Amino acid sequence: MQATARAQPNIALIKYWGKRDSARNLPAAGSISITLSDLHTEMCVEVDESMRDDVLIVNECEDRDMLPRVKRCLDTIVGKPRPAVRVVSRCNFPIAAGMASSASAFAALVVAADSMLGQSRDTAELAGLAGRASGSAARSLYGGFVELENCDDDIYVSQLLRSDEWPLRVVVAITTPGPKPLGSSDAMEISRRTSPFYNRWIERQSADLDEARTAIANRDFAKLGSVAEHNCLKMHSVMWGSRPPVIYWHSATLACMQTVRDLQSEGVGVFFTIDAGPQVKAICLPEEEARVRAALADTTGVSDIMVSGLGARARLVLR
Ligand code: 2P0
Repeated sequence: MQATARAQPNIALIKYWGKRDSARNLPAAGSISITLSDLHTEMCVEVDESMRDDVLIVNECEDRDMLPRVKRCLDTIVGKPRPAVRVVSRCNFPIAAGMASSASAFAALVVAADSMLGQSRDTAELAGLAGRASGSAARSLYGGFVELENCDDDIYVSQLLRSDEWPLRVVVAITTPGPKPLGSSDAMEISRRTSPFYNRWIERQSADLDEARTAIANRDFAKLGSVAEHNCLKMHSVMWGSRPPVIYWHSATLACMQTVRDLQSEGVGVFFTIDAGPQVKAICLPEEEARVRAALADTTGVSDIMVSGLGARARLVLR
């Protein structure tokens, strides 16, 4: 029994930062994201009767740190008791560096594991299961513009627009490719417990979600950029106000933000967002891609540039 699925990471424009139920990994508020097309994780899952325990291989190396989360995810999809499973993951972008690698990994894992057993849960159910493993993974079950709503006792994920309905481009400036110092789950919990800005952040999420949803429906790039930058900077303010502070930025992160602001002052259609890592994602109109790419590549401290369009949902590639 074997299946392989592919999923793309997603970039949140209205961010998820904080849980209302850590045990079930339920977010404290909703979020809106764009699913990318050119970055991906491919997950092959295979029952191996000769093995006594699960094995996780990531980009050709055994990964024991991530294995417990993968095991828990497999338990919820396959059920217990279950046979040992070999999971082989390949990712074409930096892992655990604020590039949403856990989103694409767990989205691909739930699709592959579900299919391996010949099950065929619908996308909504798979999104719920992916979200229990990694909150942002639920959004990668859908393509294009995606909203995750925080319902009473569950999450509800839906597509707001397909990628071809508003084909924006994303230029990612890699400032430091190494893994981040503190994982998102732990950092969110520090923020929830200690940041004086946390409650207000959660209270204001629905207003930002409304504004972004309307901007997306109207294809209003300026309005979307304005609320997305505001939401991103608010999330990082919550992090910076935590004790100990949660600071993911480097000097190159600020330099990239300045590059984006300079482009904006020249009339270029671009805005930035930054997640739990030092990389800067510049979202731009298709006709501005070359200019944005050149400006970020020329920014001090940028070691690499990745460019992507918006893509489709997580899907099975082989069974
Ligand atoms: C997001 N992030 O909305 C936000 C913005 C990072 C900053 O979702 O604890 O790996 O596994 O549910 O999904 C990263 O957090 O967290 C994240 P868990 P996840 O994309």
